This record gives sequence, structure tokens and C-alpha cells, in this order.
Amino acid sequence: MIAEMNLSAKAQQLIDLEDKHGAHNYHPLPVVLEKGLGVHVWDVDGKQYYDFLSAYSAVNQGHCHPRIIAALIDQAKKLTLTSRAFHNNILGEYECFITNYFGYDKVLPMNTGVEGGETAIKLARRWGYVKKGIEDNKAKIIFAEGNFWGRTMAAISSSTDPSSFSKFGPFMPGFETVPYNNLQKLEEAFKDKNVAAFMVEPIQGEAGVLVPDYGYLKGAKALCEKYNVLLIADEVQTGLARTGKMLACDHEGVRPDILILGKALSGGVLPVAAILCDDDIMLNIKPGEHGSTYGGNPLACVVAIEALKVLKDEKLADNSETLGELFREKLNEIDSELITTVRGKGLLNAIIIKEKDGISAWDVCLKLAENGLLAKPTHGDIIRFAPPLVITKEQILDCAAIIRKTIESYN
Ligand code: IF1
Repeated sequence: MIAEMNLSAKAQQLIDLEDKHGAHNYHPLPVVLEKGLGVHVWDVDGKQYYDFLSAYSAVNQGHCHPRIIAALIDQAKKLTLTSRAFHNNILGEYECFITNYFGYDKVLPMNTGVEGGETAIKLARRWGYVKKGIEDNKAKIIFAEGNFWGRTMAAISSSTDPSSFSKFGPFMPGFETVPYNNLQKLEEAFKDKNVAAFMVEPIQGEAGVLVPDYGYLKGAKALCEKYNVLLIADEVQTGLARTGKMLACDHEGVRPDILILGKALSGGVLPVAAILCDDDIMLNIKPGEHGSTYGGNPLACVVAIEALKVLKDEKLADNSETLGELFREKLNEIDSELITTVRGKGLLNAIIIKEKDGISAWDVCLKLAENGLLAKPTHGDIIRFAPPLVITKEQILDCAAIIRKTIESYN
């Protein structure tokens, strides 16, 4: 049974415009949003929702955070883009701020998360040739099965999900995958002297919020040190307080050799990505060997500084940790055969829906929307719940009640 939503003429008209003039590369919920503030969004008809997707963890600080918007507007009136052909008065300040914030020698500023992954792979391959002594064009990067780090040809070349890679070949060579959360298979792969790096999400987001065993990240880091392999942490979705620590790697005290950040690095205001590592990795790329038109633009830098300050000033990692535990506790109280699993860390959580009487995760999300909460299924039967980290205890309890009411309405 596919539940339908009663759309207003205005909403339908806007959806029709997208359908007629836009690529059909998404299948959104039939909701047309017009405004966002904090944990709420409103559709074109004025209906208010809790946003439980947070633009896939890009608005951790909440929609249109006043401090971030103020920083954006102030800088937008002065200077937005110089290109890297010239210096400007913002970039150096930003680079100093973010490298001190995360404890790395250097940062390479880019725009989208997938550019972050591409940059990390280039840095790792270059390090492999220059520092590890791998034969030219033989470097290998190891990824975990179920990984997701974007939509570029390199990103889909490492993917094990046919919906990401099928009929887009041929693919990038030198990429291999091992099972996630399996240190024995990882060590086997590392025995190949041509392995330059292991790129991994500390928690696999798109795969359905897969949390590895405690000790997996620490074990992976130890194997990287044993076999002289770089550990690249893709914290584009798990970073920036989402899982209850500033970085998901912090849960195990692991310091990745290369750290990739994106999404909430700008609080959802514009694309900002950062690749952080120390000099012995970063300085192998020489002037003119990598970059991008907008990478490190002054507008992005000012916004990112404020977005990072907000995370600490508002103690969003602690809030994520505390309310995440409360949220999972409440989800586990729901009495329904529809839910087979509740899992997550901090405010990155998911439930697995077991289809019953034709009720799918999509139907549940439509009904959640009718009840004022926006979430979207991934891989068919998994519903991810990831609200902005500014959510309060009262709001998380209200949302847990909405989810419970929705799920139990099928009983
Ligand atoms: C879409 C998914 C999430 C990411 C991780 C890098 C990137 C992403 C761990 C690339 C991006 C986005 C892509 C977006 C939807 C969203 C997504 F459903 F696609 F898989 F979050 F899970 N590393 N994830 O999650 O960052 O280049 O997009 O800035 O493609 O629909 P980006």
C-alpha cells in the first residue's frame, strides 16, 4: 500500500516544474519546503515539521543558525571569491583556526565532501610514491564494502552498491574493498606492499548507520602503523558532533592520518570541505598540482569558522551524546513488529523496518511527514533519524512520541 499525501495546488505545481525541467536523479518525499529555522522546516503551505534528516547531517547547527547567517551576510558584502591566484585576508586566519581546532599541521580547503575524498586519495597516492616508495601507478587504496563517499567516478569506483556504479564504467583502477568491521580481512589486504591508504567511515551512514564493533577503528589504526598505510577517516557525515563526539574517531581516541570534513562544516549554508593532515603527507603536493576555483574562498572560510565555533559554544557534541541515548531508549520502547533494529551513536540513528502487510519504510516516512516529522528511507528498509544537534530534550521526546504514534498506528 502506498500512502499518498494530499498536496496543495501550489506544492504540486512546484513539483511539476521540477519534473518537467529538472533531471530525475532523485525521488524526494512529496514535501515542498520553503523555510527552515533550528530543528524545524516549513512547507509552502505553512505546515511545520521536525527535520530528522538535517540535509544528511549538513545542518548540525540547525537551519539558518543566526550567527552563521550573520557571518555569511557580513562577508558577502565585502569579498566572496578571489581564487587562489591571489592571497586574501581571510584564508590564512581560517587555516590557522581549523588546523588548531583539530590538531593537524595543514589543511587543504575544498568544497564538497566528495572533493574531500578525491583530495585525500591524491594525497595518499602521492605519499605512497614519494614517501613509501611504491612503484609509480601501482598505489592501491583499500575501502570498506558498503562505503559511500559521493557520486564522482572515483567514488563510485570504490562502491559495492550497484545503484551507485552500474552502467557508469569503466572504473578507477587501484581500488580494493574489504568487509567492514573485519580486522583480519583488513590485515590480509595490507600485506600488499602497494597499499598506500585505507579510507573508511567511522560509522557507515548511507549503508544504514552501521556502527562497527568498539575497537575496530583502533585496530585499523594499529594495522595501518604496522604496515605503513595511511588511515583516511571520512567524517563528512559522522564528524562535527553528529555522533556525540567532535569526531566519530574520538570515541576510540583514534587520530586519522588524513581527516575529511564537509557538510556541517558550513552549517548547511554553502559547500565547504576540508582535508587535514600533517606536513609529511600534505607537502608532497606542490604548487599547481591540485586545487579548485572556490576552494578556500573567503565567504566559505568565514562561515566555517563560525560554524565550528557554534559547535563548541553550544556544546553540541555533549547534547548529541545525551539526547541520542534518550532517543534510542525511547525507540526501543515502541511496541511493533515493524521495527526489527534500532542502532546508532549520538544523534545519528536508524531503524530497520520489516515490511508487514505491505507497509514499507517509504509508507512509514509518508505517515511521519503527515505527523510532522521528516525522515527518508535508505536502501529500502532503513529509516535514518538525524535531527539538528540543537534539538532540546523536550523536542526529542516529542519526536520520539511522533515516531511511536506513527509506528504503532499500524498495529
Ligand atoms: C546524495 C547519501 C548520505 C557522505 C560521506 C562523503 C560524501 C557523503 C560519508 C560526499 C555525501 C550525501 C550525498 C547525497 C546524499 C547524502 C548521502 F544518501 F547519498 F549517501 F549522507 F548518506 N562522505 N552524502 O555521506 O559529500 O560530495 O555530497 O558533499 O548524493 O544524494 P558531498
